[in-house]
Amino acid sequence: MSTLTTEIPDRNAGNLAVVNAPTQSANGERKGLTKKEIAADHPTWCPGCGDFSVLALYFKLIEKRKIWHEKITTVAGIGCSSRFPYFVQAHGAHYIHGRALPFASGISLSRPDLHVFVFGGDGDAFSIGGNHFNHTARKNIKLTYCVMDNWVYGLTKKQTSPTSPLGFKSKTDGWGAVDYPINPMKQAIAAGATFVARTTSTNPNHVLAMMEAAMDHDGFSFIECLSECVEFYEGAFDASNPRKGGVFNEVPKTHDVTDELAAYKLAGEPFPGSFGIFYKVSKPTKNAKEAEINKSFQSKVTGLKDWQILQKNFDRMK
Ligand SMILES: Cc1ncc(C[n+]2csc(CCOP(=O)(O)OP(=O)(O)O)c2C)c(N)n1
Ligand code: SF4
Ligand SMILES: [Mg+2]
Repeated sequence: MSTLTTEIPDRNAGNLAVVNAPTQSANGERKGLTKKEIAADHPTWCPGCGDFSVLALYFKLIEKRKIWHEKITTVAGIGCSSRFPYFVQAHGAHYIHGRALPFASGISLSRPDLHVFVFGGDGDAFSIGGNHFNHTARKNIKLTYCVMDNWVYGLTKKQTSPTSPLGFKSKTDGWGAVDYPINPMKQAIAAGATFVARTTSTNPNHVLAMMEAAMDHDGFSFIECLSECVEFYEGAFDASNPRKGGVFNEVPKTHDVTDELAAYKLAGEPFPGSFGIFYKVSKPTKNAKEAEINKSFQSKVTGLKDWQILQKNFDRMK
């Protein structure tokens, strides 16, 4: 068995650690990675946190779809859920609070060979990052954004989040939340996301199916994944969990995923609502449009390297 030596930064040591990953089977085919080869530090989430399940399913996705180390790109903002990239032994960034999407957009636009996964929380996505969410969706940038929605700020120990329901008692609303919560599904559809799905961390097969479908979508794919914060909002999603006496209803088979109004209606169902793909349409991505512009420019300046073209443009602006 041959091995590939890949240099991957060791976040603990602050230097470069060498990871020896067995990459070929006896017949010379490159093997898929195992969980052991993808898992990094031991997750520091509270025991029972829903985020563990989402991470385990991301590992499953990587194993199942045979994504190699050098093609795994995991980006997040700040929050408990946003600690995600720390726990994945591959390229990734734990970026600025609310700014994961613009950072990930840059990677997506410059590296068409990768599929970028972005993970984060409801606060990161819809409070401080709310504007970036809308703009990344409308630009239809090819990447998958999985928001682990727990209806609370977990990392900062129980403040009201934009998805907290009315009456939720937190450190910022001791009397109970008075502001109307946003509906992530409605927001994603209205902003122009071309793939909008809903799942829950308590249904592993469903989470994996949504991740796979999102990854295969050519455009901005958004998944709202309910993920319980057992520390600061215990039982929030019991009504969606059959093991806790709730119901898990899949999107009806008759639902037309290209019908925006029908998707919006599904998004308006009272909790626990439906789970599955609400909306999915095909539209040119910003990635494809930019590639077209680059191709057209390059055909006019044959023989020049990318940096020389850039230099020429800067010179022209002087
Ligand atoms: C610019 C900035 N403002 C505020 C904070 C404090 N802060 C860190 S995480 C967070 C909210 C996290 O909530 P959420 O995104 O829902 O993630 P969770 O912890 O619930 O997974 C806040 C307000 C920060 N780190 N940076
Ligand atoms: S505080 Fe909540 S969201 Fe954060 S790790 Fe603990 S259970 Fe999970
Ligand atoms: Mg949260």
